[in-house]
Amino acid sequence: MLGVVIVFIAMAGAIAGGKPLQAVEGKGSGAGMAVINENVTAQGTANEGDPATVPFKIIDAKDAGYSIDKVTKVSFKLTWEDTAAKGRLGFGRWYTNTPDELTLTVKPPMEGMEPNTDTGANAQGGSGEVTITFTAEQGIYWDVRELDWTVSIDANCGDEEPKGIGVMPSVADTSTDWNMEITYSFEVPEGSAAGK
Ligand SMILES: [Ca+2]
Ligand SMILES: [Ca+2]
Repeated sequence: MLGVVIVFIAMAGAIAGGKPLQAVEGKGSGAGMAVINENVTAQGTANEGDPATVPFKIIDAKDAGYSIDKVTKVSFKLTWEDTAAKGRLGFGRWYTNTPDELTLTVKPPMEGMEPNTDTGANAQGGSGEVTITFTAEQGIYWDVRELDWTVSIDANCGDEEPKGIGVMPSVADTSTDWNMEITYSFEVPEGSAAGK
């Protein structure tokens, strides 16, 4: 089964009730500019067959004294760890937890840019990772201060299966806890980063 978690990421301006803006692309030489990297994190649980919505926002770096109208890269790193197998159950049979498969889809707000999606599975009993990155072409800046990014996570969880031969029931695995780190890069005039 598939479970869907929808994550809305909004810049602070959208939370304040501002009218959504179109992304603005400007040209810059990069000369005299310094790159700043900021990140925010989110956590949640993807449940099979139980869609959920998780809102959060990227911290507006203007709080730190910057304008972030010159974004050049945004990266979404999704990680998770499958729950431990229950081990030995009744009947003396050992179980292993087969891997969970998560699909990350990100719809960017920039005009003309298509959603990107990728799927990954954790190693058995271990962790999994999927990363999607949007990078502006050379000399292009994105003004995404008041625009919404839409992130969805689909979970297809592998159940716990008995080891060995013979017919034994599997144990359902229906969820996965996940973490996400969103990193965005933007440029500021050199010197304005001093004191950070
Ligand atoms: Ca599993
Ligand atoms: Ca799981």
